[in-house]
Amino acid sequence: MAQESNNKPKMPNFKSSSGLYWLYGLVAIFLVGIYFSDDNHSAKEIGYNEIKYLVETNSVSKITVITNDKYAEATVKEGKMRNAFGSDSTKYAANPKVHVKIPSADRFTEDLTEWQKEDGVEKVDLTFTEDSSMFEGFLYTFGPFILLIFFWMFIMQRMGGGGAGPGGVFNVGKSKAQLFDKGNNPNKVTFKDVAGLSEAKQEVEEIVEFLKNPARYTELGGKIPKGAILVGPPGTGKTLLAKAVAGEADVPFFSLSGSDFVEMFVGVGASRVRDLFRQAKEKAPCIIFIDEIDAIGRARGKNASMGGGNDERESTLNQLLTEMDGFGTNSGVILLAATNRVDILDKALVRAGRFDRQIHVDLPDVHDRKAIFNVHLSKLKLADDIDVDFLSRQTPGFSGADIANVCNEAALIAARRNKTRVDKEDFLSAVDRIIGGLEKKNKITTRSEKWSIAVHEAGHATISWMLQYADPLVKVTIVPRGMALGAAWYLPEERQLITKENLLDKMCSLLGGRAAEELVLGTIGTGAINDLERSTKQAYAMVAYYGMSDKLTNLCYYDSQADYSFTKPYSEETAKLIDDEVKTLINSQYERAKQVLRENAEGHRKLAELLVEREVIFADDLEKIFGKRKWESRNEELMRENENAQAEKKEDSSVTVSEESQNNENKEKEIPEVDVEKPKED
Ligand code: NHX
Ligand code: ZN
Repeated sequence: MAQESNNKPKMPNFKSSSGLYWLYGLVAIFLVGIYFSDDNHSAKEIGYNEIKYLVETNSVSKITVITNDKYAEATVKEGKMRNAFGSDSTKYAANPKVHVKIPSADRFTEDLTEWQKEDGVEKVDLTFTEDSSMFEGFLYTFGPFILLIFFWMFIMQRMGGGGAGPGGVFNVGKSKAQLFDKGNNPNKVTFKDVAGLSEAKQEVEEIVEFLKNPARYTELGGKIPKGAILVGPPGTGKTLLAKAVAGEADVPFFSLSGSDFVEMFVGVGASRVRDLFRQAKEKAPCIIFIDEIDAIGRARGKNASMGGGNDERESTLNQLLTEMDGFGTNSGVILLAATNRVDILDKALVRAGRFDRQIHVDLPDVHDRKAIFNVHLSKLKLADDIDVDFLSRQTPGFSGADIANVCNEAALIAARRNKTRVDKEDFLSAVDRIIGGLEKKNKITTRSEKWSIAVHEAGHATISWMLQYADPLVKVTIVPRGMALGAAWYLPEERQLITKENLLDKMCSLLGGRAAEELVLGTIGTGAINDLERSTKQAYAMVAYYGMSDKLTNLCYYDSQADYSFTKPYSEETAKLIDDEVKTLINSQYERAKQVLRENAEGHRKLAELLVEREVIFADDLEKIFGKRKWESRNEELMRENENAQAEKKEDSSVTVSEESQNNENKEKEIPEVDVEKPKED
């Protein structure tokens, strides 16, 4: 993506030195090469007497005198290696050379002639050379420094430039924002591409409207907001929403992440903020989008106990606060930010006049999920048995990103199974995989282990079938998956309000596995660790946060403002009381679970046996054993209410609307209605 021209350095070429990388490489290779090719390091140093001896024994074939370094290099004959190197002969075999210090070139020549006068001594080939290592000597002296300098430049460049475009030592203070202008937005996202999020979308659309048509708002005396902050769990589409703003706004759009301000140099963050706002004001009207703003926006002065806080981050934040105050309301710069932790942001940042608006982006509900599924499914080759409503009902708690993952995973699974189209089964496998992890069919288990697992899982299943507020069961398996040897799968209900009864029933069915082990097997195993962890956490939350225990009624020790606090907001006595209440709570639910299992021992045993036999059983099988569940699930309740509402509407419309238009309008809608009704008739 194009970098804004402002960002390009106006300094000489020196610093945009990404083109100089080859030079660094060359220098390095050169030095290393010289080091290794140099004979100095492999030739043997010998004394003056030794060279005399070598010459007299005809052991050298050639001598080179390096005149200005005052040494001579002699090449030893192959057959005479022992004379020169003794037992080290093999070590020097590849480079049979010796070095000897000489008083001077003249003196050495004289001596050599003297030695060769004797009988039987052959003439040695003698050459003279100027110092060959003049340059080498230079490199040995200055090479390390040169290397260091290049290394330093390299590091500086990396720090300044980052991945995006030209940078360097002189560029650290420049903002790293990416600019999307009218022309340069290759993968443009529009509001149409954003499924679900209808309320958030409306809010954000209004921001675009402010920029396109400010007069409409200012004429009535209204002020244009300075900023909006998108808040919501990960994967819900905050960044996508911001991208859609960029796509729709028709104004320049600066995009950067909170961590882009952070650098190891002091003061850089603040100067980047200044630079960003300077650029933005030049381009106004425009939008600045800061993703993950909690990286800089975290409340100041906290963490004081952990070493005085982070001055650099705080000065960056201060600069941001100042800049947001600084630009006038109508200067046409609107700030968008995204975070999933609005509670830890500095209060000064989220006050009116800075980020005036908080736009909450929630996890999608069943309708939103349907819309999201439709977006992603349109890219897949689907079999006819895909029912989007069913899929969206099967994926409570999934974010937009999760759904995208499900669709992709389903396509991959279908491909692995050599299918030409992705069908419902592939989607269910994908959902299971994403929730539970990889299926491990080949894990070796003995018959008795299988029985124990089946007893445990049947325990969960029995309890949740028998308790009114437990989540409805989908299936029970003893096929290992992820870390678990078996599991009871529920369809979590998307309740808006969760009551104490809900929580207690869920806790009871969580403990049902362990209870069944104790009752049926007579012993308990370590496998229930995950069940116990979850139920204990839940019990702790009920006592300390929701004020649901008998002795600590209506007391909440949760601190939504606390940022990693190490001090507990209650006394030692209360701590003890909380612990006691948690114990009582868990134990009473455990006893209750055992009681339910005793009452349904027969059914539980049948269930476990069926589980060993079939490995996977579904809700209908439980129905066959225990009879129909006495309570309808929230989903069933919702569907019934929907049907009633639609039936009422129909009655109304049949009175008022003429037959013709009724035919046209209701044709499409009538078909799914039959689908919904069918299971009810059974
Ligand atoms: C082990 N795993 O660690 C074996 C391999 C009691 C029949 N020796 O409660 O599988 O014992 O209802 C997330 C999810 C640890 C984290 C499951 C961490 C399971 C699962 C231990 C069934 N189903 N336990 C269960 C189980 C085990 C474990 C987990 C986790 C068992 C139980 C795991
Ligand atoms: Zn369990």
